[in-house]
Amino acid sequence: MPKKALIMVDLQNDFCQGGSLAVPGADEIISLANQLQPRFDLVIATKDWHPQDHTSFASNHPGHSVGDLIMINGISQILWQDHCVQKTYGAAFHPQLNTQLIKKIFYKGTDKNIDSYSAFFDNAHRRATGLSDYLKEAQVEDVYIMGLATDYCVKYSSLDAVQQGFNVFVMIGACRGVDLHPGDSTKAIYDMQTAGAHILQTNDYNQFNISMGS
Ligand code: VGL
Ligand code: ZN
Repeated sequence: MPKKALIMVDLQNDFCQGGSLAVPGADEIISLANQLQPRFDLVIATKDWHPQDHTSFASNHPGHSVGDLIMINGISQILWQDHCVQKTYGAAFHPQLNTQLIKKIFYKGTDKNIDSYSAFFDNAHRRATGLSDYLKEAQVEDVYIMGLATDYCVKYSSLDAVQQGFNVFVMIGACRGVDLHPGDSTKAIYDMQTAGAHILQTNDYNQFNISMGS
C-alpha cells in the first residue's frame, strides 16, 4: 500500500512568537500539527539548523542589513536575523509541539556557505538531505506539507517534492508566511499550484476528521 507522510516544516521557536524571525500567526498552527500527526503513516519533521557563522545571517555581512538581497557564490541570498542557531532554544521545537510521533528529523542549512530553504536540497540543488530517498524507501507516494514559512521553506520543499515525483498536498491552512513583501505567500501558493502541488484549503481537511477551528 502506498503510504502518506506528513512533513512538518520548521516548527521552531525562532519562527514563533517571541522568536528572532517570528512568522505572524505561527503559534496557531502548532495544535493543528498535533491533531494531524496521528492521521498519517509516517511523520517527518524538519529543522532549520544553522551554525552561528551562517552565510544567511546579516550579522555575518558587515555593512548589510536584514532583508538585503546579495549574491553569494552566484546564488542570490536574502539576509536574515540570526535564527535557528544549532542547539539553541530558538532552534528547538515549539514547546507545545507533540514530538512523540516524529519518526525522523531532517536538518537543513547546516553548511555555513549555503542556505537551504527546501527540506530536500540546498539552494543550489547540489546536496540532498536524504529526505527523498528516505520517503521512497518507506513506500511513501503522498506527501502532505505544513509549517513555516509558506513563502520560503514550505514553498521550496513542495516544489522539490513535486520534482522528486511525489503527489504533493500543501495544507495551506496549517502554514504561515513571512511576507517580507506583501503578497509573497499568495505568490508562493500560486507557484506551488502551477508546479503541480495540490493546495488543500480548510474544507479539504475533512478527510482527516479534524476541525480546523474558525
Ligand atoms: C526559513 C527564512 C530563513 C523558513 C528559514 O523556514 O521558511 N525562512 N530560514
Ligand atoms: Zn534559515
